[in-house]
Amino acid sequence: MNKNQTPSERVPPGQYLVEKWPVLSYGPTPRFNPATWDFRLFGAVEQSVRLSYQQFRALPQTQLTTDFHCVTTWSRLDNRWEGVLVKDVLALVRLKAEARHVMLHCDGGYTTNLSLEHFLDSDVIFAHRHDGQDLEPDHGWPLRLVVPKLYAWKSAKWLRGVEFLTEHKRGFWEVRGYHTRGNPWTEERYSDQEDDET
Ligand SMILES: Nc1nc2c(c(=O)[nH]1)N[C@H]1C(S)=C(S)[C@@H](COP(=O)(O)O)O[C@H]1N2
Ligand SMILES: [Mo]
Repeated sequence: MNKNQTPSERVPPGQYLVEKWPVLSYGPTPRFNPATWDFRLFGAVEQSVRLSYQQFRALPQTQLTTDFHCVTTWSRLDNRWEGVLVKDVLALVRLKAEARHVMLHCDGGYTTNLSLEHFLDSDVIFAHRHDGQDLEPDHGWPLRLVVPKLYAWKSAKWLRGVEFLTEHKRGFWEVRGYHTRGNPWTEERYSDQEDDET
């Protein structure tokens, strides 16, 4: 969000502010093993890529500060994320021209979908640190995506792969009644609010 905006202009409708950072997970926190962890870019790409944990950690590091809005109505402002920008990950693959969407795949089986356009936004980051500390296991250690402009169920924890799709598909919450786009500013909470453009 724009730095000149006052906090109330930064809080989407129907949201309240929290200072502490709640944990919202469906299912247990997976155990992390650096020896077996990998990260895959696959689907509508010229050639799939698989990175080890060391290789992922060697990618260029960036910091940015963004807001976080959960559809259960809490928002947390000014989260300082450290990690890898989407452009620095995408430099590793060549997307096919037909790629339009992405599916994020997590340890434990959670998935969530995004349009390629939202994924490519310059404020989307593959984060491993938050407010100066490594992510807690419950918050997604060793790697989560953060998509500040959409409801936080799109900010996949324990991320292991990005699949590029030529057609729209729905992830875990999106098949269970949540909106396929999830813009908090227009309260796109539930799938029965979807229009033709989604
Ligand atoms: N893998 C995975 N990612 C996930 C979830 C989950 O259950 N599993 N929950 C989502 C939801 S609903 C929200 S609000 C945010 C919460 O992130 P936090 O627990 O770090 O606050 O993570 C999202 N990412
Ligand atoms: Mo959420």
